Amino acid sequence: MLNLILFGPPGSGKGTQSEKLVEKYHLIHLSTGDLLRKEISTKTELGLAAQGYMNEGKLVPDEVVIGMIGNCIDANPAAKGFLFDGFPRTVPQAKALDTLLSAKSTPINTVLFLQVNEEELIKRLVKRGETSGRADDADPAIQKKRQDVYKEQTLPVSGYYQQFDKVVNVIGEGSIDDIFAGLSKEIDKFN
Ligand code: B4P
Repeated sequence: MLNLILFGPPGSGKGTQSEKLVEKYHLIHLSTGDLLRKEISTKTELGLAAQGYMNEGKLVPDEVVIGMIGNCIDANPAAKGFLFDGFPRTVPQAKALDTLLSAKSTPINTVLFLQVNEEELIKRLVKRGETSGRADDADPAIQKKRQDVYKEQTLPVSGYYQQFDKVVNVIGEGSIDDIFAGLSKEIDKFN
């Protein structure tokens, strides 16, 4: 199995690159952002609980996203591997993922960390806000909040995986195809 984490700040292009990676490597794409937005659009109890956090630029509670990911892993017993996009976003989520995967005797192979400077991130999110219809994109104050939450709660996740030597930095600026080539080069080392 090939299990990858695509890591980076909000707007670093995780969703954009994930679409291309799952097609090339035949992985199951697990995006907690997409899963949560689906729960919101179908007005499930989970979605209604998550909506307030997301609209304010905050993280949804760990137990909610961990449960969601656990269900998705269980629902795909024949998967060739998983691409985790936007998960884990906290150290407790990373530890929970280790537990879920060790039950399947299949570890995380590598954490691909997209490197994008803050000015470029804000520029991209402002542009996405013009078309996405996402409440968390529309307001510059909420975007700022998301970057702050990233630094406080999500950046430590890279330190967690660094202790196991699993983090690889990949250039996240430039053309989408060039970034994809950089990611593919790293992934091919595991194939
Ligand atoms: P996510 O849905 O994960 O999304 P994101 O961080 O906003 O964006 P991403 O990095 O995927 O960037 P994208 O490809 O779209 O999170 C949304 C919210 O959900 C969180 O704030 C949180 O509330 C909640 N949530 C999700 N997971 C959670 C978890 N595990 N725990 C708790 N809460 C959780 O790219 C951004 C823009 O840049 C796009 O418009 C794209 O077109 C553009 N772009 C991409 N690559 C580019 C390039 N090379 N050049 C120029 N533009 C580019």
